[in-house]
Amino acid sequence: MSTFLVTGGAGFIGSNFVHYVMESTDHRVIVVDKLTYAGNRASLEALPANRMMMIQGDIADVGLLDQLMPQVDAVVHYAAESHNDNSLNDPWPFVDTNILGTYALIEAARRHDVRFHHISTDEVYGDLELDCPERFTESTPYNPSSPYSSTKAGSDLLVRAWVRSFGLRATISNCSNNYGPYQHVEKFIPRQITNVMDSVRPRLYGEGLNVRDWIHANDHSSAVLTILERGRLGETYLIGADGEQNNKTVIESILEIMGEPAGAYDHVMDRPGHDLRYAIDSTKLRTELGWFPQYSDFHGGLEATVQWYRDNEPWWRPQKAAAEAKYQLTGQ
Ligand code: NAD
Ligand code: TDX
Repeated sequence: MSTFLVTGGAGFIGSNFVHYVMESTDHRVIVVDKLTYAGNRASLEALPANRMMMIQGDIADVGLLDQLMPQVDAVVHYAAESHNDNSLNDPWPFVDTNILGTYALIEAARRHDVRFHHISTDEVYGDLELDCPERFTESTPYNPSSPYSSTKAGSDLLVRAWVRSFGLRATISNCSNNYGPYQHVEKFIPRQITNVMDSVRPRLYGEGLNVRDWIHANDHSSAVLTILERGRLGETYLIGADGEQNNKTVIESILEIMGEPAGAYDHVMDRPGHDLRYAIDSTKLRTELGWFPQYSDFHGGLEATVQWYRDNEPWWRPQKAAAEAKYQLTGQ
């Protein structure tokens, strides 16, 4: 039995990971989360109090980290500013949390010699052409496009340097777009589902031909746990589930699932610098560590996600107006 320090555990993917660990292992978890606009205590409700504790705090709080590090076997670092559109409006919190916050954490992990797993994104690799066989691999050069992805790239490079120069016992994973329960309503899929629930037409950026490689959050969690258990120190693993879909198809599927006409959405201004296509080749993770995704049916997963937002309106409703108000500033 191990104890994990999960940063950002009250956010979307972090909270899914905490649920996954509670359900499928006997490990214990200490969550450190600043509870920014994106964090939600309610995502961790009803979990066993003898195995899960949440502390509201900043990953840059060195005193807090020095108190917690001796109590844990590994850090699983999810905390970040995560939304590309926000990073275009105000990049500073992204530099602050993603770069300086990660720096504080790896220094604390180094001081206390604690195993570290860094959660990152496929967006560090930039984007790919549409309709080509190429996919990202662990050796694709970094080429981030947005303030968000460039700060994630910076944090990855810090971790790599700490491994090489200081022997930090770390691994890194770069995952594709996640979907599932507990995702903030600012993000594409929950935004459109909750718009339809509010009788507001979904909003598609530009032509909507941009492709994302969707993976269910549970598959991301199982991959991270696999890397924690069997990953080779110093290595990077790409996580993906062969889920490429363009945005237009995803909106049409949501409308179909929710009983609306296929064309009942609006095209709005495109995102500046909008990455065209992401696609992950996860051969290394599959062949070296024997990991495989369980959720291969994207449409079925989307149906379950629609149902989750229908069943959990009290969870997302308090965030909805503020999220839409931000989009009004850019007419999106
Ligand atoms: P999220 O925005 O839903 O959650 C982020 C969490 O971090 C929130 O709970 C927030 O309160 C917390 N946080 C922010 N700043 C903090 C700070 N300074 N100290 C402590 N806590 C802080 O994000 P998410 O979508 O769950 O993403 C989690 C991680 O996974 C990020 O590192 C992101 O880059 C990565 N990732 C996300 C996706 C995706 O599709 N969402 C894909 C690949 C990788
Ligand atoms: O209203 C919308 N309409 C729309 O067409 C929104 C919010 C988004 N989009 C498009 C933009 C993207 O092509 O949908 C796609 C997905 O958008 P987001 O949910 O904002 O995700 P993305 O920018 O792809 O980044 C996500 O995946 C990688 C996460 O937010 C990142 O944290 C992760 O690193």
